[in-house]
Amino acid sequence: MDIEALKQHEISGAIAISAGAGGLPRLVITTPFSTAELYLHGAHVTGFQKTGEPRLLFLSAASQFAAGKPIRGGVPICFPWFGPRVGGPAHGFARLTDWHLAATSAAPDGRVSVRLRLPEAAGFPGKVEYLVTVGATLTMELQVTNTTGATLEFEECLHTYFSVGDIATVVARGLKGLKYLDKVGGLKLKEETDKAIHFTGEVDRVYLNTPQPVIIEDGKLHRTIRVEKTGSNSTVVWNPWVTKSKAMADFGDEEYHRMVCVESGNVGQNQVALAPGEFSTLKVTLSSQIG
Ligand code: TA6
Repeated sequence: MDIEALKQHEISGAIAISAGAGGLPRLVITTPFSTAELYLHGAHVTGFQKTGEPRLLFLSAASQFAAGKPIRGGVPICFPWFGPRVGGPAHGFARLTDWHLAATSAAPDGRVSVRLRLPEAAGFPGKVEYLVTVGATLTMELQVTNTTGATLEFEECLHTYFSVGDIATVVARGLKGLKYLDKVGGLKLKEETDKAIHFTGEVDRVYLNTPQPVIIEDGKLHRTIRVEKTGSNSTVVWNPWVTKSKAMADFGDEEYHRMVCVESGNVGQNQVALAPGEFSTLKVTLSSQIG
């Protein structure tokens, strides 16, 4: 992808486009409130940091930045399926595709927006766009339009990796009473009985029928993170812990101490079915405060 051709989308003082890791096109976004980083590879937000706060998103030091490889960390777009798929890449092909940069804009209030489009060549029959808005918060919207004449079914998930001070001091709140599939416990269907989920080992849970926000409390950083969403009925909570960490070549053996995934989407029985002409928007807004 020609960096020079992309520079037409630069906005002085707000968006700079250059070759990032692995030579992949990268947008560096600067607002009065924050900075962010986005790769066209996978339309992947790899960084977001509010002024005066530690970075909000985790990015593995061992991540690959290469064609055909997913970036490890930030906000992978899992689409049009979630998890493994016979004959296809885990979590779908959207995060392995170079998305088209459709538009950039800077609003009078200082927020900066980037609109990307999944190329038809990726092989999804509908129209897929992704709108990222950077300000004091980070908002990501995955918009799918069924441009075909038949029902379109798909899974989707914004697989957000959060940076935390120490997983041993982190709890996740907001899921009590909900049913979840425990992928560590052999995909058994269970009910969440805890008001606060603690992390003392591998956690890999798909919470179903969950439209509500999740709060992440980080004791070490004294930070509270709100994961708010619309158009999403599934929440996935994941920490690989030590054995899985060692098994991932693009993830440091000890990195599990400094991250947690709280993912927002529509997976499994919550998958989306669009009638011809219908569209859906999965919208996630991340906010945080220290103290
Ligand atoms: O969202 C949790 C999960 O489905 C885990 O089971 C684990 O596979 C993780 O995603 C990472 O998947 P990836 O394909 O990015 O290695």
